[in-house]
Amino acid sequence: MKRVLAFDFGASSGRAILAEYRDGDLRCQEVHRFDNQPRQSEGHFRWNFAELMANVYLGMEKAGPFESVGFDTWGVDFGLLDEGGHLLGDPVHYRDSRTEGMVELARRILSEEQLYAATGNQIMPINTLFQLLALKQSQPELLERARRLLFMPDLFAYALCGAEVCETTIASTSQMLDVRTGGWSQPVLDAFGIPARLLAPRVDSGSVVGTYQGARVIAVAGHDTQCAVAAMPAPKPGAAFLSCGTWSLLGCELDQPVLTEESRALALSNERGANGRVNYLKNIIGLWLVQESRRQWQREGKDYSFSQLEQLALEAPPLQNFIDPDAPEFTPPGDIPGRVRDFCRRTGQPVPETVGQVTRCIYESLALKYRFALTQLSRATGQSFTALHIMGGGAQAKLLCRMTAGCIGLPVLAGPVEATALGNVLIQLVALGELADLEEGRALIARTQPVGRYEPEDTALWADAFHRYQAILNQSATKG
Ligand code: LFR
Repeated sequence: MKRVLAFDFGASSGRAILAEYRDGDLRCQEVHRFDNQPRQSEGHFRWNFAELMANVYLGMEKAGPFESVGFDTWGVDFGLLDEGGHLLGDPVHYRDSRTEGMVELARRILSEEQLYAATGNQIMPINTLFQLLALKQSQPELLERARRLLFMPDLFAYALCGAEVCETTIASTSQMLDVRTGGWSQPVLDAFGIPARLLAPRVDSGSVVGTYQGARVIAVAGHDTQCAVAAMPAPKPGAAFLSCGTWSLLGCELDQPVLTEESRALALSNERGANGRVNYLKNIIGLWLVQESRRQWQREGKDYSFSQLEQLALEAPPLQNFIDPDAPEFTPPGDIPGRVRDFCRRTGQPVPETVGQVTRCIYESLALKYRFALTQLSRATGQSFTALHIMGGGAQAKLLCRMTAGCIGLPVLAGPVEATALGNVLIQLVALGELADLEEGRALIARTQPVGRYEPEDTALWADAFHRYQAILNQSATKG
């Protein structure tokens, strides 16, 4: 039997998942869960690295003996090390306001067309490149003192075993990687004056990078989304995926990136997958809107569980008002319900008042945005899709899965809920030689994990709503 330990750092908590694999049987259990709330310190919104590492040690202790360990986190964030290998301050969280105005500044250095052609990444202010640009503006001395930049999953691995590496999937969220070659984009580094010394040697997903007390430290797919995609349960041809958690990443796997001007204008991203393929996807703000609304209602003294919110949404009248989930005002933390109302007011729609109405508006708008993204992906790739795999926490949001199936007019296959941790585990099992490759891993997931199925319903109603939705997107004049 092989025991492997996966650490997954999500928007509100981090988790240690222990997997036991024997003769085609896979069992996972969460052995430790801990807070991963960013906090305000020294003028920025930051990760709490020392506390997280204390929880990594605790998680390993609770797990008992294990063969290997791997870390995944969301994309784009990083820490800087000084000459002595010490962190130069806690890593800054991408929701910090330091990147405001940086895309505009970057445009004066390289056009969006050039940047997209070089990296294939959807241009988003949170991307590492724009965070580095912000740092150059406000604290150039920090960048001068920095010897190394390590992306978050690599930083956790470094803290355990001292390896300074840069795993490819996490690097491909940076807007600095050439998606065609998988190497750094020299023209981008040169144009923005990013010193090459900062960038650690790149390694592929599944590389053993060191050891910790006899266990192997494996650079899995450091990017959580790519772990989730790695765990897609045996996808059939024509399948699209939706990694649905705090963010919604909707896309498909391709052998080659799409770097056309149309693709840039549609704000579609090419990211590297754990299996070396390209994940061509749209980054949609996702369940963050519901999570942050729930926090706002808590601040107002109203505490609802997610299933209560879903029930209230079900009771509200359908298809009344829509938002563009990706309008810029929805990214920062705060009063999301208030901003949803403002959006509806500004676009001349009925204003959702109650908790149920706001939640319904968010869920429906997400389903509509998924259809919008799928249409764009079809257009840019010439592919038509046959089913959508929803993976991650969103797979247990029944209302959202049902709405999405109806809205896109295709079956939704929901699960696994723990796709990210499972992908992390699979990549370790491949690295240990227990599985031949990720395809075998995906077959294992299909065999051992529950996957629900939703058939499309009310498709004519949704088609009509989509029509209205597109007009609202045009009116709100947000991109993508
Ligand atoms: C999802 C995710 C997305 C990335 C966003 C920010 O957790 O990793 O793929 O765009 O977080 O890093």
